Amino acid sequence: MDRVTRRELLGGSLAAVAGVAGTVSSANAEGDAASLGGDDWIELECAMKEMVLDGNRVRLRAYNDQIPGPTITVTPGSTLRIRMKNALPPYDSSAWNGDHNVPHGLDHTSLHLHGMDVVPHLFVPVGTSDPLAPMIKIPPGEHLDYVFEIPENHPPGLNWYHPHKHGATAVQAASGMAGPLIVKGALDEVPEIKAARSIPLVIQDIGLFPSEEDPDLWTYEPVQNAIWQTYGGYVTIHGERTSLRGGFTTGDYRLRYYLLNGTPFFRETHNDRPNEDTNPVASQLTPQRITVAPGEVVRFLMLNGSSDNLMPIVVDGHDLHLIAMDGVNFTQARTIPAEGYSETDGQFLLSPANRAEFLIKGNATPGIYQIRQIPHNRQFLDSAAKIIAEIEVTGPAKDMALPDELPVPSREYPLIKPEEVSRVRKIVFTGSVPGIINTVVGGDYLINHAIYSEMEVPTVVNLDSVEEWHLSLEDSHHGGVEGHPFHIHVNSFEVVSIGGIEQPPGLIQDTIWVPIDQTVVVRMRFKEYIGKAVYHCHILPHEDTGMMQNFLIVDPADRHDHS
Ligand SMILES: [Cu+2]
Repeated sequence: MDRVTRRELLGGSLAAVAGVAGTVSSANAEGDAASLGGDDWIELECAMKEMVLDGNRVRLRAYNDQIPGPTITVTPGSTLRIRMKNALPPYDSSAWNGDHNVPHGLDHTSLHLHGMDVVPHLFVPVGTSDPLAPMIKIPPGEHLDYVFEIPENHPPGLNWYHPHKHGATAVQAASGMAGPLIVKGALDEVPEIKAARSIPLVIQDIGLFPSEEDPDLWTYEPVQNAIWQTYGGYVTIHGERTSLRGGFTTGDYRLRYYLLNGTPFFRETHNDRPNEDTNPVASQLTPQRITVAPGEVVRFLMLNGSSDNLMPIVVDGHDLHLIAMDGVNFTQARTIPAEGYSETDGQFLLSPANRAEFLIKGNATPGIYQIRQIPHNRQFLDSAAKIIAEIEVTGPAKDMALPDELPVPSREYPLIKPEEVSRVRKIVFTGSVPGIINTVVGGDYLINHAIYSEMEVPTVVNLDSVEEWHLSLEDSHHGGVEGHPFHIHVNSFEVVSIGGIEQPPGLIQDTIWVPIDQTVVVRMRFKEYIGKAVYHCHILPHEDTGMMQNFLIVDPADRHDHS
């Protein structure tokens, strides 16, 4: 087989490609499913998918006809080869004015491996350091081959993949395009963890509007420039009210489902009375039930793959032994007791894109216990309480052990020392509604007062240097009225403090919730890769409409090139 280099460009017709690897499987609550992976090419094809959700006919977007997408499993030191095929139908962007911060181009896509410490891969060609490099956009009917060398010391854990084509990310992800990516490694060999069943909990949200053509079909296929007005429940184009039934939204849908491993557990409907109650009407659906024996230790791998919903999580009746956040494990489990957890953050806080891995030991008392999201009002709209799944403790008792120690994730250790910080930056989420910059969308979503620009690089960092970033919102008089999740590509960061409260060392994430009126301090080392990458808000409609910036990792040793 021809070796395809990482410089392989869009849509070329490649020579023969080896068959698709192994079996394809879905994430499911039975645990330990087989998955895609190994040395062969993995083929991901995105296309529309019609199915029935909660009795409604829906048309979604899916990878390999699965929601969530197939689980991809990799090991450190291996090569991950993905052929990303785009089989989405054409979309009419002819009325688009060319402003990249107006949603557009729903038929183009790209692939992001969220949380993976690999070569930057959003710009053409993969790995480029050209500040003027454009974003990858795979046109309908074409494909792009991605080759990722997974570092030998890549931490084991739960990451995920989703599209990242600016202007189409929110629509594609909120109609099904996301899947788990698991790095297997030393953590999986810890005897107590090896003995435990591994159960993925992949949470997604699906945003829907009635189809313009088919009254019985729900989908998310807004025409160009159509904007859904959450306050009022109608659709405008350039500010003019239309009779369209669906539009791009920055916060709400006529109908929304929350899925666990592809099955809905919660429904929201938008109330149609113009200018009245703006919060959606929430309905709990029948949650899935996971059976656990008393005293059995099970490992959960939870992903908040929703487009915008902050999720403080609680597992009733169980001490929760957190072993990893965002795919980087702690050196010892952190036990959060069943009682006395934080009223705002639950036993742990999952912002959109965060992952948590945790162990529970089945309660000695048989019964039904809930895994749930506690309600909050820290965003644009209230987020209701949700039962994500139920744990049914039943059957003959076991007495399984919890691990005392976990392997050191050597790519991230030793931890950064304060004296290593060479530069401090402030990153402020700013903006306003109504917007004065992004008038088509009607809201401005900015970072440091700037809207996203594909060709600008406001931040340049040095390879192998350490920086400390202070993340915050503007005060409430200037639009800082809801929190935003900060996410950075390529390297994870250590969380130093939140609202002035020091965090225990070794909390390593790639995404973190930045609350109202609090500064979050993180430190990161730009470890191995140079190139053009991004940081952004992981509320996807915010990202798509401008709350993102480019940054460039440069190797100071290369600077003599300027002659
Ligand atoms: Cu945001």
